[in-house]
Amino acid sequence: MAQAMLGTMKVHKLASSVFIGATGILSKGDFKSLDGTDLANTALEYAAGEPNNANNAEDCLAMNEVGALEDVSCSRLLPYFCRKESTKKCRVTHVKSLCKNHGYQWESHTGSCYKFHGAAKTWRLALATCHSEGGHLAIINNEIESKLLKKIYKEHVENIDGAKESRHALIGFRRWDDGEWATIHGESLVNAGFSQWSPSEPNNSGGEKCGSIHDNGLLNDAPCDEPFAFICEISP
Ligand code: MMA
Ligand code: CA
Repeated sequence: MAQAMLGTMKVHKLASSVFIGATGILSKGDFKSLDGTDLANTALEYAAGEPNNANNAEDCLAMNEVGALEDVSCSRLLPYFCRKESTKKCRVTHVKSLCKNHGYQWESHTGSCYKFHGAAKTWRLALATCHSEGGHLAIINNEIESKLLKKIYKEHVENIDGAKESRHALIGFRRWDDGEWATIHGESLVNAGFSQWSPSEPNNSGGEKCGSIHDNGLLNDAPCDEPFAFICEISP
């Protein structure tokens, strides 16, 4: 993988480092890959003097031109590579093993697996937590999925801990800077396939730009900086 990345960097003459899919956002200094692998136990090659957590502000990992790693600020603007498993069969196998490793529940009706996180977090940390497990904040694509999440909600409502309140849980959509509501993958709610707000929502109560699901399975706008339970999804 690193060899292929280095080759591409040379072809495209990238002068700087590139972000790789690992961060220590959730726990400082504990770098984890996006599928939840703890990098402490792997043979990583760091550049000399790295990781140095400069200014106590370096929670992301980047790879330099010779393939060595360094910790960098997550706010830097750097190039990055994406990777997607190529065949459907390969993706499904990969997903099922991730689901197993991280305690997700497989649902044949939607072909995804889900995890209800009762330990409350703010929307951004919820987003990072789902990523660290190889998933994403749940996205509702149809009514079947809305009903399914309502059921999962009911099963776990008693486990909610530290939430500002427990009648809704964060999921993967928000109001972006252009004022439009869209999923974390950039699709409008209508294009994603489900746009049914709970009665009298969105009400922007006290300023609400982040997406959540009410315990009735319908959409709500929620405050981004208050802790709530949240639902992650891993999909092929
Ligand atoms: C209520 C309601 C919502 C609001 C949340 C904030 C449970 O729902 O007023 O519109 O977003 O509270 O927690
Ligand atoms: Ca609301």
